[in-house]
Amino acid sequence: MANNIRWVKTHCARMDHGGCALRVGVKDNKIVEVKGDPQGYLNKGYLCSKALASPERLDHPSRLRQPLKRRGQRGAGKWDQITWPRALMIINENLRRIRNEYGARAVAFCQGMPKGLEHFVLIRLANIFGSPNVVAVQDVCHAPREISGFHTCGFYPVADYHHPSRLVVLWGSNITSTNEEGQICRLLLEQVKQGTELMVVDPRRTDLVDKARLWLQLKPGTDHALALSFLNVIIEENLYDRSFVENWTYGFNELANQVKACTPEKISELTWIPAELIREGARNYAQARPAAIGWGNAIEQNIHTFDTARALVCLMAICGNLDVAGGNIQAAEPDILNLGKFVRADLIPDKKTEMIHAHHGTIRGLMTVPPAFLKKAILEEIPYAVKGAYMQCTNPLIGYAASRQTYEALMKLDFLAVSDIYMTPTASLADVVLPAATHFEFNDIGHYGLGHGCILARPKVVDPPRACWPDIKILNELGRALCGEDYWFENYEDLLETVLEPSGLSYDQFVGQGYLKGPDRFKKYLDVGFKTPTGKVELSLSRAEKLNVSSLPQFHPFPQEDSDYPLVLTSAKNRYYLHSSYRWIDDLRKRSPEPITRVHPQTAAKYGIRDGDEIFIETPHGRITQTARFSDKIHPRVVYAAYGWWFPEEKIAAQYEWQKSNFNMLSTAENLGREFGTPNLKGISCRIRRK
Ligand SMILES: Nc1nc2c(c(=O)[nH]1)N[C@H]1C(S)=C(S)[C@@H](COP(=O)(O)OP(=O)(O)OC[C@H]3O[C@@H](n4cnc5c(=O)[nH]c(N)nc54)[C@H](O)[C@@H]3O)O[C@H]1N2
Ligand SMILES: Nc1nc2c(c(=O)[nH]1)N[C@H]1C(S)=C(S)[C@@H](COP(=O)(O)OP(=O)(O)OC[C@H]3O[C@@H](n4cnc5c(=O)[nH]c(N)nc54)[C@H](O)[C@@H]3O)O[C@H]1N2
Ligand code: SF4
Ligand SMILES: [Mo]
Repeated sequence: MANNIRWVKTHCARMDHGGCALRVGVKDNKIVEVKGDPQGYLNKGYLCSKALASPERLDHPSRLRQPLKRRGQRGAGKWDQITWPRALMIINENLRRIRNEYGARAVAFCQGMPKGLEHFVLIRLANIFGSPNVVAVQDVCHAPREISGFHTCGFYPVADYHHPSRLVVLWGSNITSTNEEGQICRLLLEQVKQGTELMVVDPRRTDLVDKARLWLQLKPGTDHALALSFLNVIIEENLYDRSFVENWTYGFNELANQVKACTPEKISELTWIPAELIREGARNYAQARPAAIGWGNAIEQNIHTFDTARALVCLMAICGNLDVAGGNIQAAEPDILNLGKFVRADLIPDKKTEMIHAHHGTIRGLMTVPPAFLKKAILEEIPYAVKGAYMQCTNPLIGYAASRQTYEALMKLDFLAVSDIYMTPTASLADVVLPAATHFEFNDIGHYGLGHGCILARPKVVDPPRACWPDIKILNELGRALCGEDYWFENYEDLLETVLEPSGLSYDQFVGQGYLKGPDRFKKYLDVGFKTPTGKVELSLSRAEKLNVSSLPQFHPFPQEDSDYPLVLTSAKNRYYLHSSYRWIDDLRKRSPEPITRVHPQTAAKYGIRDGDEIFIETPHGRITQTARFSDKIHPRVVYAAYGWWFPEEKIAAQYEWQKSNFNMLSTAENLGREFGTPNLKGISCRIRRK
C-alpha cells in the first residue's frame, strides 16, 4: 500500500502563521499522512498537533462547497445555492453601486490574520478599486511592534533565533503554544539546550518558565511601566553599551531624564513584581550580549502599546542588541517583488489622508484601518459612511473587541460578502458567502510580508472540492469584473510568478528549492546608518510632531482599581486552535472541548467556586459563561478566560451562540490607544461568580 502513496513537500499554513516544512502523503487525492520535514528551515522536523489535524479541514462534511446567497432576513440562516458567475455578479453589482452612490471608500476590504498571498492580493484589489480602506487586525497584532520599530530605528526588529543568543527574553510571547508569527519554537528550544538563558515576562507560569532563569510575573496590562523601569535601572547603573549610545543614538539624555522617575520601587507597586527582581531582570538583559527580546501579542493588546513597543526598542538599542546576530535584527529579504509594488500602492496616492483612521490621528505608517474605527464609520458615519464590506479569512464577530457593537455594525451594512471555508458567526450575517479552497489545495507563498527575511513554498497537494476556489483566484476574478483586465491575469497563478520575478525563479523552481531567504547581514548601520531622519536610533523621535506622537516613551498612571471589579482578566491563545477557527475539527475539539477560565484556588474558594463549575465572568462591558478550572500558575487576582469561542454545533440562526462564551463580549472599543487604535484585550478589570 505504501507504494501508492505520493509524497509532496510543502509548508504548513493557516493553523497559525505557518512555517513548518511538511512531507505530506497523498493517495487518491486524499491526504493520508503529515510528517515534519527534518530539512525544514524553521522547524527541523518539528510539528504540532494542529498540523496533524489539519487535513481534517478539507473533508469535513459541513465544509462550504458552493457559493450561497442569503434568503430572507439577514442572519436567519437560510440560503440559496448559486453558481460562481452569479456570486461574482452580485458582488460586482453591489460594490459598484456603493462606489457610485458613496464613493469607493465606502467599501471596506477586511482580512484577519494574514494567511498567505491572499492578504496582499486583497490590498491590491482595494487599491485598484480605489478604496483606501483595507481593514486588518494589526492594531492588536504586530503593527505596534513593526511601526514603532520603524520610526525608532528604521526597521522592524525581530528576534533572531537562527543565531545563538546569550539570553532570550520572552516578553508576553508564549512561543511553545503559538509559534508566534512563524518563529517556530524549535529553533529557540535548540538554543536553550545549548545553554542560552531565558527570561520570561508573563503573568502566567508558561511552559518555558521551567527552563528560565528569571520569571517576572507581572500584573496584566502593566508592560509599559516595567519596560520603562528596565530602562531606568540600566541607565542609572551605567549598564548600557556606551559606544553604541554615543555613536548611534539620538536623544539619550532626554530618555534618561524621562525614565528617572520609573524606579523599580515605584514600578513594583504597579506591576506586582518585587523591586529587586525588576533590577535583576534589567541587569540580566543588559549584561548578556547578544540578547534577543521575543515580543508577543501581550505588549500590543493594550492601549499603551506604543509606549511599550517604543521602550522595548530603546532597550534593545542602548544595550547594543539591535541588528547583531542573536539580537533583534532587520532580516534582509530575498530578491522578490517589493510589497508596495505588488499591491500597486501607486494607484492610490491619497490613501494616507483618505483612509478612515487618518481622521482619528493615528500614527504615520499605519496603513490598515483599525477595526474599532471601521465600526465607527459603519455605525456613526465618522468620518464618513462605510456601506459595504468584502471579508476574507476573518471572523470579526469573535475576533474584534466589543462583539455586540461588531454585531450591530455587521447588521447595518448594506452589503456584506464573506469568503471562508466553513460557516461562521460572521459569515452567517453575510449576503453572499463564498466557499474558499484552503491550504494544501492550491499553490501559495508563505511568510511574504512578515518581515522575517524568508518566503516559503506552499505548493498544492490535493485538488479542492469542485466549487471551492482559492482566495487569490476569487480576488483575481473579482478584480477583472470590478476593475477591468488591466491589472489582473488570465490565470491567477501569475500573481505568484509576479512576486518571484526579481529572483529569476519560476514558481516551480521555487518549489524545488522549498524556500528563499535573504543574506545574513548584521550591523548594516556601520555602512549606511539607521534609516531614520537623524541616521541614528531615535530614542527621542526627531519627527514626533509630524508623526503625531510623543517623542519619548511615556509613563501613564494606572486608573484607580475598581472595587466592583477587583480581579484582572487576561488571556492566552489556545494551543489547539487558531483564534476562533476550527472548533469544528473533531480531533482538536476532543483535546479542547469547552471554554475554560483559569482561576487561582484561593480566589475560587473566596467566591465559592468549585473546579468544573460554570461561572460568569463580568466586566463593565459584558458578561460571558465559561467553565472554571483551578490553576496555581497565576496570581490569585488574575483570571485567564479562554478566547475565540463559538459553537458550530449550535443553531446558525442564533449565530452559533456567539455571545455565550466569547471573550470579546468583555472588551470595549471605546477606550483606545490613539497611535494604533488598539483596545485593551489583556488586563481588563473583571469579577467572577458561580452561575
Ligand atoms: N495555537 C495558536 N497559535 C497561534 C495563534 C492561535 O490563535 N493559536 N495565533 C497566531 C497569531 S495571529 C499570533 S499574533 C501569535 C500570538 O502569539 P503570542 O504572542 O504568544 O500570543 P498570546 O497567546 O495572545 O499571548 C502570549 C502570552 O502573553 C501572556 N500575557 C497575557 N497577558 C499579559 C500581559 O498583560 N503582559 C504580558 N507580558 N504577558 C501577558 C499570556 O500568558 C501568554 O503566555 O500566535 C499565532 N499562533
Ligand atoms: N480578545 C482577543 N481578541 C483577539 C486576540 C486575542 O488574543 N484576544 N487576538 C487578535 C489577533 S493576534 C488576531 S491575528 C485576530 C485574528 O482574527 P481572525 O484572523 O479573524 O481570526 P479567526 O477567528 O481565526 O478567523 C479566521 C477565519 O478564516 C477562515 N479561513 C481559514 N482558512 C481560510 C482560507 O484559506 N480562506 C478563507 N477565505 N478563509 C479561511 C477560518 O475558517 C476562520 O473563520 O484576532 C485578534 N483578536
Ligand atoms: S507550529 Fe504552526 S506551522 Fe508548525 S506545524 Fe504547528 S501549526 Fe503548523
Ligand atoms: Mo495575530
